[in-house]
Amino acid sequence: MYNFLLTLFILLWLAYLRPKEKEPPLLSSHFTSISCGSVKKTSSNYFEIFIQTYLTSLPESGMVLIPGGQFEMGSEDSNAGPDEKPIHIVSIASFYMDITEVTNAQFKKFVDATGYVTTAERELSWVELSKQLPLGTPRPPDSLLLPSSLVFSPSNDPILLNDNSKWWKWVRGANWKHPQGPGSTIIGKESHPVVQISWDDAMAYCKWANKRLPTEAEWEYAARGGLVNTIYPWGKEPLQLGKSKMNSWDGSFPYYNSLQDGFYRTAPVRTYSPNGYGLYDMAGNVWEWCNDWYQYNYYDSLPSYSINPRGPTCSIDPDDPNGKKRVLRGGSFLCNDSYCSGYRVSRRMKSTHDTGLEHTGFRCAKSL
Ligand SMILES: [Ca+2]
Ligand SMILES: [Ca+2]
Repeated sequence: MYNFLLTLFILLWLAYLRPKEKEPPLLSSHFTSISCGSVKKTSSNYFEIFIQTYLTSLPESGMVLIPGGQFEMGSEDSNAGPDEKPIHIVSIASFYMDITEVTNAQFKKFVDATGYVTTAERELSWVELSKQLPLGTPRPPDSLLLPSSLVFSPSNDPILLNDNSKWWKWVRGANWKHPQGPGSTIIGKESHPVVQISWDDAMAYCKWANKRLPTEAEWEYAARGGLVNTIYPWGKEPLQLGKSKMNSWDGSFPYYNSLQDGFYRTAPVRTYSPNGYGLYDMAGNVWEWCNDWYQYNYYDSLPSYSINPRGPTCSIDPDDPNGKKRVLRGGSFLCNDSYCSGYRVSRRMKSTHDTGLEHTGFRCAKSL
């Protein structure tokens, strides 16, 4: 309210000062000379100039301007995956980024306004599902095609970490309003990130909000927060040193969580310190969808220098040849050094566009 009143006052004040003589429409040619870094204006139409400048520099509510620049994308550290290599130079134009992951309260506004039904709230189409499965896969019973989603289920004891079906359960009735299934609720968690969100759901929200998903390159650039050669959004300090830096899995995954960071599942956004661009939870809390298709060798296909790359034209994942996958970034409350270290700024993850999970959400971007 304060900002609104201040803006209104400035506009009225400038209107009062506005010259009364008729002037031509505002054009860039009004700025006729530049001296010592300052712009000399030949037009005296302060009002129109102010409006134009104000509107083009005004961040969307809840967004921050990420100033354009160049960075080294990817990683060749010993813990980097093959799809993070090679490091390549990327130039990014300025854009706006949501300061936080989209919250339950924000997503509820979207659903209330549009009546949107998320992927997890719909029955599965066997015709569509079968396209993502090996040829000849038998149709499952109808009960498994009812609205359901994937919920984290810890093990009681140490297990091998090469089979994630050991800690995910297909739960009927799990969706963004009931992240762990019937009986669970988001009441009281309005400031937590929304979860059980598919790429399709995230795209629908962004369209409604007049925003878009960030490209993978934009996301990594923003996550680095202006730091050079960093590992995490906060720098290189190891996770275990100093105060808690994010919401991840403390302890031994997936059976023992020490709760050192204070949260077993999601945490309210803005719980931990922001990065250099003022962005919260670019590491941990929930994975965040990017616009791009996932292609395991995409970085190999890029030149050593690229400008605003928008990802490959199709998905290629040798681990799952039938799945058409989009990129996820940033890690979640389930990430741990022993498993995925998804909170490293260069770490890439992928999932099919119609998959929502308990640790998957998003944030939006917007072009200037
Ligand atoms: Ca945690
Ligand atoms: Ca996150």
